[in-house]
Amino acid sequence: MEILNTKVAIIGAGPAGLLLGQLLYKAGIEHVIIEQRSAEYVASRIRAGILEQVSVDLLKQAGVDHNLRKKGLLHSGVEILIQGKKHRVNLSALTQGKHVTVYGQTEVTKDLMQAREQQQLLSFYEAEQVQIADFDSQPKVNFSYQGKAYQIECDFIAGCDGYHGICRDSIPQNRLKTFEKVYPFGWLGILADVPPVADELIYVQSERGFALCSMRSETRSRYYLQVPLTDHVEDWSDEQFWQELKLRLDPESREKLVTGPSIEKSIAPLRSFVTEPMRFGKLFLAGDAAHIVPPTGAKGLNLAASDIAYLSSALIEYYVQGSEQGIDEYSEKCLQRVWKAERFSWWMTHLLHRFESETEFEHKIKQAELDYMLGSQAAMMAMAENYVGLPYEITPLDIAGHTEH
Ligand code: RFL
Ligand code: PHB
Repeated sequence: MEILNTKVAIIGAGPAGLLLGQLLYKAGIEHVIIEQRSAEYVASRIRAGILEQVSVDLLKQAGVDHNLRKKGLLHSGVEILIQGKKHRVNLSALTQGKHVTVYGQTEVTKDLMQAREQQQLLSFYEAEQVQIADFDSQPKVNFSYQGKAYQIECDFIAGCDGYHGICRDSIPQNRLKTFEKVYPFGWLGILADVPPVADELIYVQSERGFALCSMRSETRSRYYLQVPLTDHVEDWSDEQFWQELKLRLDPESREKLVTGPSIEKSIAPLRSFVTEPMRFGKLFLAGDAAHIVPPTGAKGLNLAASDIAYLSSALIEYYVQGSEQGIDEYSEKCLQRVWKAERFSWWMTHLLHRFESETEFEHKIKQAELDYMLGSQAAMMAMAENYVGLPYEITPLDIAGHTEH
């Protein structure tokens, strides 16, 4: 067995793990990434598309915003289509000039992977039988790579291995509490090289269920449909997808919609999930390993980024200033932001989707809430403030202060 030593062992090369690696590199903190999938697989996963300003700032801080600045699309508003009528939420006007950036998670991942390769940082892709141990004393990560056994001895382990990872499962049941809500539907997503139906995203509430018109660029569109969990992706031809989407849109959008062959098609289940706490001795959970939100509020990737803002700052504080304060506060600070994003995502999901179990009374109440929101400046401000992203307690500038050497 080969034994390696490092300061931080990062499990998982999703956006959380890669971003942490990049920020630690910038601060001169030695680390290793261990990922079970191949680099090609990681770089081709299609997932989220919307970045909050604070996430963009963090990527800038990490020095990986070159392509983002060139190709990211700034959006100052979103449309909500309710029962056939479109309403624009002017995000910028309601949040004193803030906006969101349309830039795919796939691109964020590729940018981070490319930076890592250029910096020749150590990553083990296609690692097998990854296991963690002794995270209350002298943490270790065991795995095999290309048929050889490895052990990494480290100061800390960052569990960035997503919802299905091993880090959360390695924690004794009596040391954590989980909170979960599973929704009775999924999102069927399609990616196609056709121009988007509109300049801004359209969130659609209709009698036939929720739909979302999103995009990746001016020539690549991403559309979603609410579907029953019993549906299989093979049962949906491209033609059926476009037909159903048209039925959920307003006449103008229906007319404008450009259809084409799908490049990717998949069904994602919707779930709200939180693990408390997010730190166990010298093991930290971050991103999807600790929490899941339904995609309706576009918060999954952004929450992973904010966890990493707190974690990188805490580790930098520990190594540069010798202070454990950031480490001690990590879980509490993350969870405050996590629960607010959980609430917002749950609320948007609840308001815009069709629930089979809903009574006529509940349906009316929901319509009244939407009606109220669209007519109230205060309610619209609350929606916009959450959508563009709540501020962090630490700003990326704090990290900048530590990373000048
Ligand atoms: P990730 O991206 O899941 O990355 C975790 C990484 O850990 C690896 N891994 C392991 N590595 C080593 N050993 C093990 N035992 C391991 N087990 C797993 C995995 O291979 C992977 O590379 O988590 P991270 O970094 O926390 O990032 C979070 C975001 O990816 C996530 O929040 C969003 O993508 C959620 N999400 C969406 N969010 C949105 O805001 N909008 C969306 O449209 C949207 N679509 C999605 C999504 C998540 C999905 N998942 C997780 C199934 C669509 C899907 C299908
Ligand atoms: C996406 O483009 O994939 C996307 C956008 C907004 C969401 C969810 C997903 O709320």
